[in-house]
Amino acid sequence: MSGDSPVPVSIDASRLRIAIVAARFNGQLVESLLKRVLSGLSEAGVRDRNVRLVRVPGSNELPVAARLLIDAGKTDAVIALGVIIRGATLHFELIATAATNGLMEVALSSRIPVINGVIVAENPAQARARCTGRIDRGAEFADAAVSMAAIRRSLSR
Ligand code: DLZ
Repeated sequence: MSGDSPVPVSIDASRLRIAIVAARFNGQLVESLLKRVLSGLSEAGVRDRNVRLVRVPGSNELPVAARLLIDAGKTDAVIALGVIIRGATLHFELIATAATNGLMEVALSSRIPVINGVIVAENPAQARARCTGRIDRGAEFADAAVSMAAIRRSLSR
């Protein structure tokens, strides 16, 4: 990920319904990311009652849970949260690729925006900087979800 981040836009988010699926792997980091996402959604005007949260074992499970949430209905956008940290084996790359491709496939096939909130880091320090440190990816994921949910509302028939 680059150091850039988009300038937030002003949107009436009071009626938007956002679903969040969060991985339990690297749980403390994901929970910090989740807190930042929830605070970003609240600051944007999304109501607590319009936010639905489910947890899955790991990032590999994010795409199917995103699809299940969408199929359950009443979702304008999904945010998928996970933290993948490079280990000694190839597993890291396989999970990161599967999660990224799977989330995009769910978004395109369902035509509901799915925000890829999976932090893929070379080491724990990189992951901490993005989940608990000065790089607030959680706020960016919340902002992306609100923007895309509003676009979906305005353009879908
Ligand atoms: C197995 C595994 C490994 C090695 N690393 C991570 C990780 O860094 N981040 C993450 O979210 N999940 C990891 N997992 C778990 C897988 O995502 C998945 O839960 C299991 O392979 C079961 O399908």
